Amino acid sequence: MIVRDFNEIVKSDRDRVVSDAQWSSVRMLLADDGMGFSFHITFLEAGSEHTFEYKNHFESVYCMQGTGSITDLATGETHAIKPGVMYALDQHDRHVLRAEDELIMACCFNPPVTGTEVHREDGSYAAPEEIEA
Ligand code: 9YT
Repeated sequence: MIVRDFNEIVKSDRDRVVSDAQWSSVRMLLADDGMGFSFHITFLEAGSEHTFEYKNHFESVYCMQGTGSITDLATGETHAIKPGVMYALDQHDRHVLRAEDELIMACCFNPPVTGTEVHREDGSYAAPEEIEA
């Protein structure tokens, strides 16, 4: 069994805390935990807007706190994000995520991220085999 405390990770396991332009993330489960997915608690700054496209991953995201919106760039459809809403990028959907006030999200990635990823210019994370190479 793996048991981890978010507050302990933030205090003493800084390798699992990743940040980039206007977001930060605590990666509670990573590839080397052997679960087949990674699990992150992600904070998106108030007023920020992010264009992501996880070409190499499926991601599901559950909003725990904050409000914002997500636009599917393939269809132009926009959905409100608020506590209780989940979205799943089952088509590796390119999207714009907006935080009106700070969003706190629980995110799962399959395949799991390894721990070092930040977004590349195209909004994706590298595939695991690109990181190993
Ligand atoms: C909301 C969202 O797309 N989160 C992605 C995960 C986060 N940026 C991370 O841990 O890399």
